[in-house]
Amino acid sequence: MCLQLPPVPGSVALPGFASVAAERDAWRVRTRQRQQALSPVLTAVPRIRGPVSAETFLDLFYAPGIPVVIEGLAAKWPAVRQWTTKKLARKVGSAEITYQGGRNSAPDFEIAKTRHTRTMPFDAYIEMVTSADTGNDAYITAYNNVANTVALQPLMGDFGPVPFLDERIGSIWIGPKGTFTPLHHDLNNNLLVQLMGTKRLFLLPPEETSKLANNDFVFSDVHDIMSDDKVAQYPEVLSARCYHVDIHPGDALFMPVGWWHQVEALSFSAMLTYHNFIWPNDAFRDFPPNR
Ligand SMILES: O=C(O)CCC(=O)C(=O)O
Repeated sequence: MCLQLPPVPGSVALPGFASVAAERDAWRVRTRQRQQALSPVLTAVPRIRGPVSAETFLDLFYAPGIPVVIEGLAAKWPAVRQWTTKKLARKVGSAEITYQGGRNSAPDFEIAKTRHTRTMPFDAYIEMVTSADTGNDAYITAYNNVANTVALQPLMGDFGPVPFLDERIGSIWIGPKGTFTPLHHDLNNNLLVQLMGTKRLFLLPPEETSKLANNDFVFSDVHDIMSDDKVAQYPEVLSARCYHVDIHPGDALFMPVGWWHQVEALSFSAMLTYHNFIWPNDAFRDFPPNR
């Protein structure tokens, strides 16, 4: 733990100290950058395996705000072992669900979420996104979660407990290969649990915010750090430290509050996100609003 020493009462700054302090600050940044350059800019998030106690998770990851993949955390859940697209369609049947639609034709689909909300029977949704290449056009997201509570009830018995979450169930995300959530950060800590398929994420630490054209709320105008056009428009993003992580069925990714991320499904995907940690997770309460 880093403790800051309290100032000595009555002490005064020595002449020249401020400029030395600034030079030392610059030295710290330079040294860190030199060391970081030893590994490629796109690097990996730590991965651990096996049972993780709440205490270990708190000390090593939650409290310090360090992302981590816990491989196999959900490997034994029925959702991971048994779900297929056919089984999902059978379990939920034709119950009416809401999803986010018309995303391909509107670059601001993530900001204008209400405008993109659509309804459809669940089995028809699964048929639609598996029989044609709909890409990012139609996606059941956390934004649809409350509206879908009753319809998706038949799936709720297929998840297991996590030692550092309370018993509430997370938000479900279901969509085909090609769904894409643009670069943004959350206002609380998030645990993503992958149930079906693979998701690819790029994560950037909060300290990189100044390079990410954050002109609106929690969104980045960069949108997609892998887009050549966007990188040409916002070249500072090239010097931002960026972590690449793929999550597979049974894996969980802890994403600390304030970390920037974008998410792409590499195949048909079902995933849960949880915010109900057993420790405080309410930083959203004092996030300064747009002015
Ligand atoms: O999986 C996704 O498409 C997006 C998840 C995400 O960005 C989030 O939960 O904050």
